[in-house]
Amino acid sequence: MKPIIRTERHKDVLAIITENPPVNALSQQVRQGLKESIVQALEDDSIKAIVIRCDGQTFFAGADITEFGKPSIGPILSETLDVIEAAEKPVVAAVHGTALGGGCEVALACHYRVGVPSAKLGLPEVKLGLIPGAAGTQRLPRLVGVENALSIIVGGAPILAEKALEIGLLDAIVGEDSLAADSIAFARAQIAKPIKRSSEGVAHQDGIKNPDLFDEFRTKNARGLRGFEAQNAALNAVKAATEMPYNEGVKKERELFLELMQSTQSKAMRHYFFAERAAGKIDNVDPSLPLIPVKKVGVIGAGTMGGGIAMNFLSSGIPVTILEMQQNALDHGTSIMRKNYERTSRKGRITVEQVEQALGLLTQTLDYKDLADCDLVIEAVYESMDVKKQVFGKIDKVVKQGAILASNTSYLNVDEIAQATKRPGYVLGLHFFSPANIMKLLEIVRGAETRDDVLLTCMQLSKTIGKVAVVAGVCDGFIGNRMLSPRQQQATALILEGANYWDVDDVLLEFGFPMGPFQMADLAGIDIGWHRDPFKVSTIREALCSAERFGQKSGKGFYDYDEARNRAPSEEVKAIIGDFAAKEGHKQRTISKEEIRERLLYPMVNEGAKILEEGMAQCASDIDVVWINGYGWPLQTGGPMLWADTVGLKTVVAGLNTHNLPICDYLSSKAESGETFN
Ligand code: T1G
Repeated sequence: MKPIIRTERHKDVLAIITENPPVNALSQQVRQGLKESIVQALEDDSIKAIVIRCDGQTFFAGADITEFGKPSIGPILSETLDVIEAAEKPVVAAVHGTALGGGCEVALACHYRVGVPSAKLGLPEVKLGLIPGAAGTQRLPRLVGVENALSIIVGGAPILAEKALEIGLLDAIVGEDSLAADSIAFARAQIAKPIKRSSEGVAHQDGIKNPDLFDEFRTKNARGLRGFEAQNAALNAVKAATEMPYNEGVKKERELFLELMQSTQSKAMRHYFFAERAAGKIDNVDPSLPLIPVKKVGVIGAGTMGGGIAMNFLSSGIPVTILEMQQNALDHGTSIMRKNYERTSRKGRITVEQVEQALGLLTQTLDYKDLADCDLVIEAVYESMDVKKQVFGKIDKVVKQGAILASNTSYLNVDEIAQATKRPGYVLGLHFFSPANIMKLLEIVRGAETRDDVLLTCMQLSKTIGKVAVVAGVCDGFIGNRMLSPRQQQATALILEGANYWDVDDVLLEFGFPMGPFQMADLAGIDIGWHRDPFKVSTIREALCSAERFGQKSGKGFYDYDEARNRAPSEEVKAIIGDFAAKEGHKQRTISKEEIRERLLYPMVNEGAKILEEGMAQCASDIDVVWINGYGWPLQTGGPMLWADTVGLKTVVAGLNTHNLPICDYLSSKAESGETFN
């Protein structure tokens, strides 16, 4: 067995090299080995300088998250790091890949840091509901200043080597392919020079001189901080660096860290970390199967969805041929794509060159024959089974054998669509979410005959285009929309029974959703699918349309909107709902927010349980990934199924009983036996 830690002697410089695949996580063995190697090197007078480096994909990518929640075994990371920093010989961190969390803290404890141009460094602990726990919140501000430290630690996004050099986190950028040699040379050049220790740095003066920095940061990032315990703790920990001596600050950090480690939020966000990775694995499919090369993609339909879908591939450098029935529809669709690209460029997220590069890969056509040599064709046309079958019949005839044919349907039966072709094994659903070029979620709908290599290819492709993909079975609404429907039904039932529609929205906002169902209806447009007859009223939406309340676009829907699109509840709407309810024979009563919350969320959990019971999702955590990436379920609760585990399945069942709502066997048996979904 290859040792996890080995050393290489280069005359008077020793390299301590870790190889703990896949990401050199700082497991107990690594911490132990690192500490022992450092101590030995420090005791050997012939060694004048030390380099800490990793082999494999990356420098240490942080603490070993699989150890969290288990009894901690020494040495704890900060012990090893204090030995490194206290060394009287220069210790250099040689960084490649992603030096994250504890990995970045190892680098901070070293006296110097060099990195390759492609390296990234960061402290993403807040994404796990934690804060750095090995003095990162105390060493980083002293090295790079409070302002830089706040965005790295509270923001959680890694920075590139160039930026790290600019702010003083890296001391040098070395050759992409010569890290080993360059770091040795760099270390040798530091021998006999005064040792530089981050904990003795004074860059945090910016925060000491201007303590308003913290309030300014809090105000500027209010949205990202709302509801997240770790981000607020991280801000307080960095503040401690400006108010306390180093060792006191480290104690404060440790207190906050250990508190968060026990928190429900961190457990939920750690659950999500592994859930997202588990979603990428497909049951009973050999991950080493050869993939189908996808070098050219066809998209049928240049509407909102078709255009957004095409942009994903263009932005990833994959040529797209987009097809429409009429020239004006094609012109309109592609002009929207250009507008969307230019908007993103104006926000500085991509360059003008990248816009032209992407659009340069786009071919427009009115002729199905131009799709013949595509490796994947995605249909995004009107949601009608007949229309879908016609389209699939056509592409089956013209597109080369071995190509994948996918439907972007959001609820229709993919197996029925596949039967309209002679290659059902190459047919599946690729359900994107609007706006398709932005939303991360992709439901990969596995048909009864879909081949394993087709599934695997689409799963891999989803990563290429920056999506988080989840495999769903063929059923009405797949995973996401299927669970949304009982929530929508309850939202309508609640306001018919007397609940204020703004309370229903507020309950979901307070829970952490970005928007409630009635706000969402106003944003999408109340009149979607409306028959335009104001005298025909059989739903609340039709009643609003009759009152010319079409949503935000008409300045009024469920809410009244001012110029700045701020919403205000409307007494007129309350009356419209009351009249409609009375006409439909509903008795109205006062309904508590607690009841509203239970009736909106518990039926979703029950539907999730049915999806698992029927095998329409591979596991409960896949459902969590769908709702967090596609429907704004608050990450800090881990998704609907983990949230149900946290609340307790017995409580969910009791709540459903109280409100006379259906309970599936899978849920009631799990509750009875005290089991959980995850
Ligand atoms: N611990 C354990 N396993 C990890 C891991 C980690 N830190 N990081 C990744 N893995 C596993 C992952 O589950 C997957 O396993 C495999 O490695 C490949 O990962 C004290 C407290 C490094 C950018 O938050 O962001 O340090 O699914 O699919 O896309 O202050 O992994 O194959 O079985 O993601 O190339 C802080 C987390 C920890 C970084 C690579 N560190 N990792 O991305 O591969 S907290 C992080 C990542 C901390 C200290 C605190 C990414 C990556 P499997 P992958 P990738």
